[in-house]
Amino acid sequence: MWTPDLFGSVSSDSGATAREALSDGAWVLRGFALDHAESLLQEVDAITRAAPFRHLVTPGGFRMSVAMTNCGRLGWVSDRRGYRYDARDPETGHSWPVMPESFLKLATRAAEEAGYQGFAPDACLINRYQSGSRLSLHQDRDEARLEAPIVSVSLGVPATFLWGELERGGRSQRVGLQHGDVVVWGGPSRMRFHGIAPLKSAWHPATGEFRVNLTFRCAG
Ligand code: MD3
Ligand code: FE
Repeated sequence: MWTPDLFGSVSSDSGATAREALSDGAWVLRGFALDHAESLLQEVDAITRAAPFRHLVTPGGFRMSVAMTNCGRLGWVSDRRGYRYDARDPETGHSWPVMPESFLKLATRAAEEAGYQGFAPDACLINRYQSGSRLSLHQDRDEARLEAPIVSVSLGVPATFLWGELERGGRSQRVGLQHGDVVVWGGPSRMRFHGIAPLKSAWHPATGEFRVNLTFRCAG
């Protein structure tokens, strides 16, 4: 039997959250992170005290409108030399903050829910959007293990996710992502083009004017 829990997500007697197929190998787990949102955001605060959000520069010289930081053994960085995963924060020269156990547990449980067993990410990219911030259509191809899925957790202000095809220039679908939604992207969906439409000005009690997105990756 399926019953809504206190947080509004739907759970079965087995404790499973309803999953919605987005495309081949990609699953939306609506509200999967809702009851952990406050503690996830507290961890983000602690991480950003050691590794502040910053606007990276693309190899083409453009400042990204999304502010980023990382935790975990590896972090994603971009500069005039290119995109890569690095064990050190280029701003401080220090290792990235350790990935909190609670992040790892949530990501592993979400992957399992979508049918990917034993997900053990070594990188968590943390993106912060404000009004007008966007991420244009791109593929994630800098990870060493492309057979592993990516798990994303949306927090705060809602966004429109753009879901493209395997080739640039295809059509893209629009999918709304709300506070607490988790999406698992693997298999044939792993290399699809995707992005985030310019964030609409809004306010969320958990994050204020921001949207925060965590993406868990097997990068090394
Ligand atoms: C589908 N972030 O950081 S998360 C990114 O909401 C990124 O901040 C967006 O795209 C965000 O690279 C979208 C969803 C996501 C992340 C990685 C994917 C979807 C993906 C990789 C492959 C396919
Ligand atoms: Fe991406």
